[in-house]
Amino acid sequence: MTKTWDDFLLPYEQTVLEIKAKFLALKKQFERSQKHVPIEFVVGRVKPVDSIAEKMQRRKINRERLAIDMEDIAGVRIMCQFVDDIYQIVKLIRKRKDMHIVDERDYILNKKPSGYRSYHIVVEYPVQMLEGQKNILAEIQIRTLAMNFWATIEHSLNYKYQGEFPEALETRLQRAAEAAFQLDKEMTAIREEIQEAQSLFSYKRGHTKE
Ligand code: 0O2
Repeated sequence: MTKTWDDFLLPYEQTVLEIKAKFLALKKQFERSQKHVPIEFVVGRVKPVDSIAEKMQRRKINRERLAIDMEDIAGVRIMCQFVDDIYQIVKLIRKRKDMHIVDERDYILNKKPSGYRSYHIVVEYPVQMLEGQKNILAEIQIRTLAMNFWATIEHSLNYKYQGEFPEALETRLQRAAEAAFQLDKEMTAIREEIQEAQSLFSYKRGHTKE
């Protein structure tokens, strides 16, 4: 490949910016509609070159097949309050005409051995570049705030231990993942109460601003 990494990653940067903007726009539409807002916040990133290189080595992916075999170079993460919100977002993504789903992985129903939970959707997204349209793969991860809390901490520890956790720590992390999932269940059980309070709160905020 004669292209530099910067050239190669340019359409991925554009993909992340555009998909992120679209989910933020969706959030705004929910806010305007006075319905429950299933999106808490959205983040996005292009996988750093050293992580791409590490994954290429681990997965034996050669450079010619990089854009086809590595699905998460462009990544967008959507955080939700409730587990049901995740599935609502999934349904909305399935209906969209501006991105095409190529794979779905439900790590909520089928948690990873680490304890990791999230819903992953791989989409093919058309970006308009100077040289024409390019179809870019992007991974959308949808998770609750509790799942995100666990995954963020586990990710930092993983970096420190390079995936080789001491057994006691691994067990503790698995237990923490279950505690986070219990928290999601408890929050679902009192969901109506929470939503009533939130709509009262936003109504009051709306009034004090005027
Ligand atoms: P980053 O910094 O989040 O981008 P693989 O990458 O080989 O593990 P695969 O099949 O390519 O897996 O994709 P998968 O499992 O659908 O998604 C990989 C991404 O999901 C990871 O990206 C993480 O973001 C997240 N993930 C998957 N399993 C775990 C886990 O056990 N703990 C945490 N914290 N996150 C996980 P990267 O590349 O690790 O990094």
